[in-house]
Amino acid sequence: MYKLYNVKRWGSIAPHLLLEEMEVPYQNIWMTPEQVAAPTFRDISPLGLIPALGLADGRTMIESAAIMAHLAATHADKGMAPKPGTPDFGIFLSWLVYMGANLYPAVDWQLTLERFIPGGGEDPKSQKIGLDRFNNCMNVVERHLIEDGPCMGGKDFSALDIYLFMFTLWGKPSEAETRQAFPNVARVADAVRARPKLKAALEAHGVLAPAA
Ligand SMILES: N[C@@H](CCC(=O)N[C@@H](CS)C(=O)NCC(=O)O)C(=O)O
Repeated sequence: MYKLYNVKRWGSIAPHLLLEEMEVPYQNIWMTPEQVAAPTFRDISPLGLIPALGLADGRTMIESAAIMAHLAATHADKGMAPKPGTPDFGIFLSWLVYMGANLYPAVDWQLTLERFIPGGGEDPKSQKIGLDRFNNCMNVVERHLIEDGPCMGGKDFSALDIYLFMFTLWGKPSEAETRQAFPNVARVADAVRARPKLKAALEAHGVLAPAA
């Protein structure tokens, strides 16, 4: 069975929601930020980052985009990704990795700026670099939804929409302002919140309704 190392509102929310949506059995391991920071967690996730997903053979996956792709492809019958090996799956991977490789670092930059610029964690100019990067990357997603939506993968809801939802939670200066700036992204986030199977997990992360 899968083991999901999970922290409320952190990057594990996307695989958590995907597992719930697909109704795939898993062991949920709630962790505190202190447990994540403990040296022992590095045996599971080398940089001490969430999410991590324990696999049935005892090995552990890291990197949220890889985890989302693996889960959606492994349980292809659940319809959360196009059929692996098809051109549509290639486009699916492009958007998944686009978000993981661009939106996630822009969030991390803002939240952990001190690691990138020691002593400069609060510097407004440096913070703005991360914010601008996030908004520019989100703008590409917004345009994609206008041109090729209504969902990230076209007409069908998929793991991409769940992954995008996660990033809306972390928008700055607030989730509400991010939703206002990117109405089509907000519409996708609303579609995720409306999935009946996701209600309990959304409640557990405290994100059933958008934050002000
Ligand atoms: N590239 C990683 C980034 C993961 C990441 O930054 N996770 C954050 C939580 S959202 C974390 O664990 N932070 C703990 C820390 O930075 O010490 C991924 O996509 O999984």
